[in-house]
Amino acid sequence: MFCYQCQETAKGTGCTIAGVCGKKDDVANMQDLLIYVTRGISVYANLARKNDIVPENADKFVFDALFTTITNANFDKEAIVAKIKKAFTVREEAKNLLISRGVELPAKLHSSATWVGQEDEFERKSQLVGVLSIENEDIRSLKELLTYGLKGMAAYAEHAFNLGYTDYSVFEFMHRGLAATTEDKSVDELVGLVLECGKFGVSVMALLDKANTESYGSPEITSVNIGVRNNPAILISGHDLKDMEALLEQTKGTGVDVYTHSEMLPAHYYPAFKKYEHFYGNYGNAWWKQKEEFETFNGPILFTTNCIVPPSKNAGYADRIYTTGASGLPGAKHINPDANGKKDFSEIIEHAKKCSAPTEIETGAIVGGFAHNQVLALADKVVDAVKSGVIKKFFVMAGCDGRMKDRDYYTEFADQLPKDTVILTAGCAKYRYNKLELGDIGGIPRVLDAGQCNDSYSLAVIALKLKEVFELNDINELPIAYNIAWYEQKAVIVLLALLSLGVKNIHLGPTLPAFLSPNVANVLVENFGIAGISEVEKDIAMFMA
Ligand code: FSO
Ligand code: SF4
Repeated sequence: MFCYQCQETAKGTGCTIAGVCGKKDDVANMQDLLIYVTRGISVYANLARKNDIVPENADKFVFDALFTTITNANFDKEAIVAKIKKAFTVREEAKNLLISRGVELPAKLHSSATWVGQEDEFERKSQLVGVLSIENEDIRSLKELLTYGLKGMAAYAEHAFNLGYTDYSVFEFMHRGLAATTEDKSVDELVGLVLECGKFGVSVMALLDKANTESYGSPEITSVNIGVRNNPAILISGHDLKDMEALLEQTKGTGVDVYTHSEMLPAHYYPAFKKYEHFYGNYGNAWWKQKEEFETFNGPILFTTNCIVPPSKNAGYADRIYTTGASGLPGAKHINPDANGKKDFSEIIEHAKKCSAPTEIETGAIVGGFAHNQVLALADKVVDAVKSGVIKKFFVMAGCDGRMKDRDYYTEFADQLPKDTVILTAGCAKYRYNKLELGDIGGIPRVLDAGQCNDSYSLAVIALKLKEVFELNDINELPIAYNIAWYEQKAVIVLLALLSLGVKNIHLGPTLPAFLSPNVANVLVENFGIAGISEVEKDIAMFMA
């Protein structure tokens, strides 16, 4: 195996024996093979789109396959092998669709569009088609950067799709981008595609924002309980709000409470979910603390997406984990939708009834819900505070959390920021500082949480609005600094989206991606002022200067 798609990659260069995330060698190889055959599907789907043909099955399969291979989403080899087999069928259908519409196929097709094999050939083939199969390190770097951006885009496209929202231009780009990774492209052409990926990153986040807010209302300021009460309960993790709604509906009147975990916390901010009395609070912290926190939760846990940490064999909670959607874990029951798309969570609910109530690990509340609508409702107050100098600077500290010690930097950074600054956050990065007593500025909390990582879109909307209010020509003239923490591929699409909106001088940490070759990193530094982080005091002084 070779995988370097996330921030925690081994030795900062690549996981080669097993993933730091817990992904085994054989699972990593099957993920590579799945991506390979999926690229082949996009070769046909791209041709279809160019000829105004809608390859619906290919659209759905491609975003789901990309999402499945995102860090910490799916560790289930059997499920991935099944998807590879399905990919052959979807690819064949896409090809036949073109033929039936009279589209001439190119004489020479990339092997990903033609290779078929039996299951016993998968392992050998997978070793020939992984990341290192591209020799030139800059081309490899750009093609992987593009692929990771597409994986993040796919995750958001799938959540929107689940709520009945699609943007065909996003699918068109997904296929065009993925097909391009099978073609001979120059560095310049690939840089162009990477930047275009950011543009469609904005589109997909806007689409998901529309899907979420039209379905469940606009997030509003909410105080979320972090304690527990004495009912059996289900913990729901991941990002999918459609699953959230289905679980709340099905647990109504059963005596089983529902708590959010990690990135599901922002579900509490949506008006539509506030009506459920049994939707009690948020349990625990960011994803990487789940080994301890799932033990004490006592009830079943439903993963709707990443981030899963595979439990050790003797973990007391291993048999309490359920997965759905693109997520998967060997040994965990996977809940599939029925023919009408309905998911039946009754087994999880019955399981919960046999469990004790969660053990309290903390008490109190955290406040969030500062997505664009809510912040813009407070715009006058915010603008006055900036004009009068009461607020000196905003710090966008969105992104992800992770298990490495060096992420203490973000807690210290938040803690040591001058008291006349406000943190804008989204994603699980917030758990590094959302329980600190950072106070408020004239009633405006010093940590404004917009929601999940995709709600970084809200932060961009807020910035664009402020630019308008202050009548500035350039978004970079705003008193906003960007100190973003990344972990996996959704953070990659968020970063590319910010670049496409013209945001410069983003600091990215705790380390720069291993998949950026020195030359590609240079392109980002020279054109966008991307930089890393150093020490807290030094960085604060630099940002405030
Ligand atoms: Fe975090 Fe995981 Fe939301 Fe990611 S829970 S790390 S960027 O999946 O998606 O922020
Ligand atoms: Fe390693 Fe990250 Fe890949 Fe997991 S996802 S194998 S930790 S690089």
